Amino acid sequence: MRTAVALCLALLLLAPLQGDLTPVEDTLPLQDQSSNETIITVDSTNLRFSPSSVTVSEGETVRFFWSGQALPHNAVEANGVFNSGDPERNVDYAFTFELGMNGTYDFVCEPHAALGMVGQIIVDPAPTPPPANQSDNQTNVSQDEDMDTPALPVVMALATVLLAAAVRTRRD
Ligand SMILES: [Cu+2]
Repeated sequence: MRTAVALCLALLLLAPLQGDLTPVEDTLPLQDQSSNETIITVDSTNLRFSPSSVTVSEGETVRFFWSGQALPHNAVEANGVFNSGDPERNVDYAFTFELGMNGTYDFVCEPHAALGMVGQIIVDPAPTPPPANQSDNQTNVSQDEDMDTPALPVVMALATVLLAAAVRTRRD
């Protein structure tokens, strides 16, 4: 009987510890680099690009996208780096800033530039990519170590409790 009681107590002690350790696996760093497209649309109420100023990194794409506008618009870079073409009511034009294109790019909507329909894109140098695979492996290894370290004393304690209970049962 005492062995069973000791076992139950040991399991009760063990259960919350396991509960605390499990969430460690859920704290992996999120690496969401799938969405690197910045959309610039048109504020048709006051003839503005929205947003009129964006900051992106090299390798990222700016997409000029609007549809069903009352007036036709376009987006033309001051030095012709990009040009969405003739002013249109429906525009879906994307431009990707390649490596080495960091800088500041001013653009206008040609029909409405005088009305202040202008914008600016700031392109930052590409961030140096981290060695993704290596850091993942290191993270996993350290997590395994973290989980092994507290588990061993728990097993030792459980064995000690069971041993003591067995000894007492024999004495009785
Ligand atoms: Cu316009």
